[in-house]
Amino acid sequence: MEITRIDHIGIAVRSLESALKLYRDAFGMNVKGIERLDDRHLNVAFVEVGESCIELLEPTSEASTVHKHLEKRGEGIHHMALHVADIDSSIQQLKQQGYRLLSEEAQRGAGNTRIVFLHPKDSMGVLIELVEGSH
Ligand code: CMX
Repeated sequence: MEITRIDHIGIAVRSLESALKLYRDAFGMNVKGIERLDDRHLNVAFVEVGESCIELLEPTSEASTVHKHLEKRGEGIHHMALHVADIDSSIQQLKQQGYRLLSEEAQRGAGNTRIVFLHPKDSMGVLIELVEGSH
């Protein structure tokens, strides 16, 4: 499996506006894009840090997994995303090694990406996302 970099760190926030005040206005970081992901009940903003990003995740409804995360754990780091060269072969390799994935196949992510999550119970309590493509 070819992992090329940390693609992004996902941070669960209650308010994207408040989070952007810190990351964009106080830190002066560049906002690459803001996107509404209706199928995941999320507003997400990607903020650039060198070749990686910070993804700010604001739930738009109680149906969002991020809403549940905020209720149980509060605001904070939600997941770490690793960039892979070939997500389909990465999925096959992980399945063969017995790791549980949260979807059978890669799903559409933000921007022009395909993504898959590993179950946090198989990855030392860290929710890990694999990402192919770019935001
Ligand atoms: N990081 C680490 N562990 C986590 C976690 C997280 N973000 N979210 C849940 N867990 C752990 C919980 O602590 C819990 O462990 P215990 O049983 O020991 O308490 C266990 O996983 C089950 O958690 P839960 O609160 O009962 O939540 P669910 O099982 O309903 O869902 C998960 C957990 C990871 C399967 C679900 O959040 C999911 O499918 N996530 C992937 C999709 C996602 O998060 N999308 C948002 C980002 C989208 C994007 O970036 O585009």
